[in-house]
Order: sequence, then C-alpha cells, then structure tokens
Amino acid sequence: MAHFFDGIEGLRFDPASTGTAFRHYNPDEIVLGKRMEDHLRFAVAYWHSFAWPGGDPFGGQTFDRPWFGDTMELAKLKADVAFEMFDLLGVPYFCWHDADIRPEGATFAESRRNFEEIIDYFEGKMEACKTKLLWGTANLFSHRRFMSGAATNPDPDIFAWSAATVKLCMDATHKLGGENYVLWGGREGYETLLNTDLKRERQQAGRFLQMAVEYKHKIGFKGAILVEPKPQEPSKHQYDFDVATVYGFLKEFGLEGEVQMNIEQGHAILAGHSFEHELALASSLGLFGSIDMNRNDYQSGWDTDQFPNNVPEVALAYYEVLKAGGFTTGGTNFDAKLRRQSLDPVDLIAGHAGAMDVCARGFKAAAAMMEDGTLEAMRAERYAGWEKDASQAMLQSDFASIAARVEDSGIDPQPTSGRQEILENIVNRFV
Ligand code: XUL
Ligand code: CO
Repeated sequence: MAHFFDGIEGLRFDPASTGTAFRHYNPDEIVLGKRMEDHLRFAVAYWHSFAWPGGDPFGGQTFDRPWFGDTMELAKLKADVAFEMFDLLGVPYFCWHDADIRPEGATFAESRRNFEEIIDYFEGKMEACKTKLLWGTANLFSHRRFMSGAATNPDPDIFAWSAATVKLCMDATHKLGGENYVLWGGREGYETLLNTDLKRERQQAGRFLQMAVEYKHKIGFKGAILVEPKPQEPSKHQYDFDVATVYGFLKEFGLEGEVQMNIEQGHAILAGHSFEHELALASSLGLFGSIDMNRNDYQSGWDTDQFPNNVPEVALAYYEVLKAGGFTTGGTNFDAKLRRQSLDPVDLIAGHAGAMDVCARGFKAAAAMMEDGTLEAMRAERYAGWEKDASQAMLQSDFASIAARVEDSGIDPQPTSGRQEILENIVNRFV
C-alpha cells in the first residue's frame, strides 16, 4: 500500500450522493443492449495524473508527490499509486508513454532496462486487478534531443533513436496485451520554413509510419495503430494537422486500411473544428479508432487538457461514436489534467469521477437520441431525393446529358428548410 489515497473510498454508483460517488456512471447499467462500462471503455492517462508536476509557462512544480524523482524505487511507488487509483475509480483501462513510467537512463540501453523492469512490474500488478492497457505510446517530444523532431529530424541519428524507442514501446504494448498503439507526432512539424525541408521531413514521417505498421505485423500485434492529429503546439505547423490532413498523408504513403485515428476533443478545437466534426469525418473515411476525451478552453487558444464537464458537447461526440458503431479496440482515454492549484489526492479522484459522470450523461443522451430516431429520420428525409433511381443514375452520367435533362424536364427546384433550430431543440430534449 502506498497510502497516498488513504481515507478515500472506492467509488460507488449512488445517484443520491452529494459527495464523491458516481451519480450517472453505473458500469453495469445496460444501454443499447450493452453494459455502460463496455461501451465507454474509460482509461486513465498516466502522464497527466502521475508524471505532470503542475507547471505552466510562468512557474514550475506545484504538486508535491512522494514518487517524484528519478529512481526505479520511485517509479515503482508511482506505479503502486497509479494502480491504487485505477482500483478506486474502477476504470477498465490505462495508457502510458515510456517517459511517464520509467526514469531516463544515461544511455539508450539503460533507459530500455528501466522501462522493461517497469513493464514487468505492471504485468504483475495487472494480474491482480481488472485494469488493462488501452494503449501505449512513445514520448518523442519532451527530451531536448527531439527539439527538431523525431522521425522528421534533420539528424538521421534522431530518426534511429525514435525508431528504436517506438519498437520498444510496441514490444511492451504487445506484451501487456494493449489494444492499440498510438503515435502522436508532437514535434513532427516545424517552426520556420527558413531552416526546414518540408518535403524531406514528410517523406521521413511517412516511412517511419510504414515501419511501425511493418513491425506490428512482424511481431503479430493484433491491436490497432492509431495516429492522433493535432494542428499546432508544440510545433507551429504540424504535419498531422487534423483528420483530413492525416487521411491525405495515409493515402500518400499507402497506409489507409492499416492506420486509424485517436481523436482528441482539444485538438479538434485547436484545428478550428468541433469534436463531432472530426469524429464524423474519421468515421466516414473508415478511420475511427479511439478518443482522447478532455475539454479545451475556448478563449485561450492553447491545449488546456481540462477534464470534460460539458454534457451537451459530450453527447454530440458520443452520438457520432455510436453512429460509427461504437468502440472496437478504442475507448475513452482521459487525456486531461488537474488545474495546477488542485493539489490534493481527492482532486485527482474528483477530476476523474466527474469526467466519468459527464461522459455517462452525454453517452446516455446520445443513446436516447439514437433510440428516438427523430434526428436520423429528419436527416434521411433531407436526402430522400438522392434515394431515387434517377438521382443515382445521374451520378453515372455526365454534365452534357444532365444539362439536356434540366432543360427538357423544366425542373424548377425550390429551397427547403434545413430545420436547424428544430433539430437543436430536439437535441435539447435529451441533454
Ligand atoms: C498531446 C497529447 C498527447 C497524446 C499522446 O497534446 O494529446 O498526450 O495523447 O502522446
Ligand atoms: Co492526446
């Protein structure tokens, strides 16, 4: 026992609670024929909850955690606390970067040994608890060696270091039975074109991703490879800007069908989209994989990674997840961190508990909208003209014959209402 959460009880479902309990998330409740836990597949992000010290651009560490430090002993204490929290929350999954879980060694080999020792330690812990690995990933952005990129670095040795790191993280994800492997290109972009060979860098990134896919098949990893788009921060211009950009990239490098997307609420906002837009687009392209659930500040313009607390927003996101057929290997990873003044163990629990409740409320609203069916019926009605044989035949014809038919038939198309307010009112009945 690490005693960090002493005095805090495991969370129960208690709709009448005014304290820290789930008032909406009931893992066993059946929604659309499936347990809520199996729909939502919640995961805790190791980096925000256990590795982040509470800094901002103007000040450093605010959190005082007994496991902060660079020794293996402290890394194991961190793991003890993490698994205690997974138990208290009853979450089915967690996610990590290599750098979150092990101290950096003096050489690559020493870092590898540290990492593998912690992975073994995790394996032991996972035998005794229900929490599984949703995904692993490599941190190829924090250390100064990655300041000019990982796969896209002008220095081939950094490409090599990055490839060796991803290999290690994929091996570990596979060993722990992880259900996905994520690549977020934190530094795969540039600050100024004056020192950047954009064409070369994108080629390097494409080959790197091909190698990750080749390695997945080589080791027999059955999980999904997911790319996480983000438009800027840390790099001014990132090559994986949004879902549409990543789709083009995957086509260019022959990776469609091999790679799906991990879509984050805050990244969608930074790209000038809504979360549901990114989800709907990924789904329409057959690329929907998993979500990083959080909330971005709409005014600040940077990635604030707050816990979600806006039910109507979350409902529209899960509506798209449900329309995509729900999660298969993916889940709801809380890529969210406390505010830096939230110092106490209970703040960590409350952040997650509240987020799980918000997701449960949003999800139930989304499920109710699906069951009600009015939204889908009205959408279908809007496109009903396209269901006619003549309309489909037109798509097989050409401009000249269409133009002839327009004159011959004397059609006189009249605008019809898009009904946005009525549709929004319908959504508001459920959220
Ligand atoms: C950064 C971010 C990462 C990825 C994993 O904005 O979202 O935490 O999710 O590297
Ligand atoms: Co993320």
